[in-house]
Amino acid sequence: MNRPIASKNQPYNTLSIRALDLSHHMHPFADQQELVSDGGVRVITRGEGVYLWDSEGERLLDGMGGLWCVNIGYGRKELAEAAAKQMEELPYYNTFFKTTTPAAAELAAEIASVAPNRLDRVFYSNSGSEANDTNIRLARLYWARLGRPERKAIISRHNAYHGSSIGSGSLTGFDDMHDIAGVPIADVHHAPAPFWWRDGRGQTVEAHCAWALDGLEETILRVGPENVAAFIGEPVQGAGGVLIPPSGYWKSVQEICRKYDILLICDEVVCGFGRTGKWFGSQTYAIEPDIITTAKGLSSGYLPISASVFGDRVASVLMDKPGRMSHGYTYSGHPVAAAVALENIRILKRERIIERVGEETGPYFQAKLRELLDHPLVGEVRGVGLMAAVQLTRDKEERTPIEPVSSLAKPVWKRCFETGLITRAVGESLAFSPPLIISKDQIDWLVKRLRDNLDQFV
Ligand code: PXG
Repeated sequence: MNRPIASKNQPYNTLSIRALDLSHHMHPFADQQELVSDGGVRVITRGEGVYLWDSEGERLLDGMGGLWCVNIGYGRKELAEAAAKQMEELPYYNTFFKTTTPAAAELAAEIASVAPNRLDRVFYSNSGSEANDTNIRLARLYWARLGRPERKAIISRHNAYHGSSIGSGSLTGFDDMHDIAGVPIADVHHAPAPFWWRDGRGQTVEAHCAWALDGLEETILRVGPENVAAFIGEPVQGAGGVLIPPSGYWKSVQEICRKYDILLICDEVVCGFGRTGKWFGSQTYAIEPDIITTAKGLSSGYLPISASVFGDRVASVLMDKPGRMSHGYTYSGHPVAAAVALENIRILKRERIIERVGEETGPYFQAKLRELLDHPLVGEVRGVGLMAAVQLTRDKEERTPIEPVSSLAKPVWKRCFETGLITRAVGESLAFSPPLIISKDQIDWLVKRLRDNLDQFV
């Protein structure tokens, strides 16, 4: 229902905001014509805990934590206060050349205190995309400084999401992201990644995993190991459909990287800061990366900030030898974003939020979602910690793909959205990544609402 006139209790005029938005706002990853034909966008005005409210006062449970990022939930006053205090004291200064700020320095140390594999040197950017651009650049610089400039290829994977800038978008492994000239950039190569439900029909999980690993090694050999700078991978592929690595997969990937002396970059933008039930996905899957990418959960999405974190192998070449590193952004280590991220990490620590995900709510969420396996439209439930995908199907036996893709997931997603539950249609699955503070009762509600909505499509 649209209320044309704003009132005291309902201060937003939905129709007029929608009209302004349709006329002037270009939405990311949107088909603008579809937005128009759907009657325009929903106006989100407020958040508290796991809930959002729209301009009509309707409540939504945010099963996606924004875009996989609002880890501590909405409405934490401490973060607002940290931002206000920093803004009053020093709203901006840069970290180029010879200056820093207390917030940027303290946050770097705080990140180092939780990072996997003793990675302890932090380069700041403002988004996951920029951080991955940083990684491309610094991985290549590392090899150039070692006298090996030909080592410039980056191996990524199909179904990977690493960002949408020209560099990080090249790493991303979706064809529709490569629909303009010049993308992917030169020297980026995509290897197979395991996605047993969709791509491993007729294979055991083990055989499918071996196929993906062989494909990775073949890609490296085709490019020539002597030309490869780094391999990049998400511990769990998030936007690709919450693709859980088969047992032993990461151990083998790591062995391949070591065999050919290739840097290992773990993109922890989604997995980092508690999503998988440990601080980082690298810890959940016993990966020892040389570099990690973090963003999203670093500030719980309250302000844009990201960090590439390096271990001694790379940092000792880039930092402990003379020579300028000509790379950075105006807002690298922005003090307000850094102050907010610092408070965010302290809250995660103080309230033992990640421990609770690992021990309690993560396993509960996974078990509850798996109860849906008795539903005629649910083929598989994948997930770890508080990230999951519910794979929809009309053919549990043969796993015949639904054509066209998303023709079931999208209407289900839409119905969920209309009935107060935010999820995300990824291919033929529904993805979930709720705030890490979600309670068991809220998990029960989420799963029940999803089941009721699925029932409408049987
Ligand atoms: N790496 C990973 C693993 C990501 O998931 C990025 C890098 C890029 O981050 P920025 O901050 O530049 O967006 C991401 C972002 C979706 C969706 O709908 C996923 C992302 C972003 C937007 C939408 O699944 N992931």
